[in-house]
Amino acid sequence: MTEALILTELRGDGARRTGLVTLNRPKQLNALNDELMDQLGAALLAWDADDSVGCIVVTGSEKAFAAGADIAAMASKSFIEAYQGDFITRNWETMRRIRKPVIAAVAGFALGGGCELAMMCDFIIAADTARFGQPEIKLGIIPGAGGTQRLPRAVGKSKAMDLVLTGRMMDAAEAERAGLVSRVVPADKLLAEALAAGELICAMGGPSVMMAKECVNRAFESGLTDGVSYERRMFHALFATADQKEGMEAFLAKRKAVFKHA
Ligand code: DAK
Repeated sequence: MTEALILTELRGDGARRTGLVTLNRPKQLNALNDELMDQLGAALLAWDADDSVGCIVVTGSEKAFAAGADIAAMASKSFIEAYQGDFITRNWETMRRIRKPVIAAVAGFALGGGCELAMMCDFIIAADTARFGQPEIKLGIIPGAGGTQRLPRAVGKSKAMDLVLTGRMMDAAEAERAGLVSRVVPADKLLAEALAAGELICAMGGPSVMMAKECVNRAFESGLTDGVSYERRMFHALFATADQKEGMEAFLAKRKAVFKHA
């Protein structure tokens, strides 16, 4: 039987629920190996295709979100194995294909591939115990799952260089100041806070949520003129949805909108 390296459950009691996935290799501080990433990718894809799921939260343990890619599993890898086996790209990039919002709820270490995984999510809510870093340089390698690209976009060149070149960790307060995380909460409130954000998102109109995610991501992939023009097309398209009519009618009638995600 395959070992469960992630735990999955649905949370919330609305029409759409939040998929909660907990990375589950606590003894190895959730070091990310191929099996875990395969299981994570399969869970994310299944929820992305499930109409009853509106949002996803990815979390780890109290001590570690994830302490990186599994060093034991990659220590003896050869170039040709990494290259021909499409190491990382094969199963890590699944996260980029997920169209519903994915929130990272991070406590403890988020290092190397763990920090990269958190950055692939749409936003990060951090416990005050969280520590972020890209320590690959200490292993004689560099970040390989997008860290050299996503970290500078999040925190700017200077801090990204500092972290990537020295391998030092930054705490939650520094990460929030730098813009890597959206908010910092007491560790014992982390999951509740992330799930509450998930529940809010689940109650919004599905098409507008998906388009909002797509448009914000576009900001990182295009220039301002193209990005704004893309946003405008999406904005216009939303006037073809029942949710836009419902949202605006509900506002004018001073009642709560009930979206049909259509
Ligand atoms: N891999 C495997 N095992 C790990 C691990 C990791 N990344 N991190 C921790 N562990 C294991 C430890 O070996 C230890 O196992 P046992 O000795 O108990 O069997 C157990 O978890 C507990 O760890 P510690 O005893 O070290 O716990 P401490 O509290 O003392 O220290 C720590 C916590 C997080 C500071 C320390 O464990 C640590 O420094 N861990 C390594 C952090 C790190 O260097 N992370 C970056 C890994 S490299 C690529 C794409 C992506 C990547 C690479 C290539 N390509 C496209 C080619 C990504 C690379 C990485 O993420």
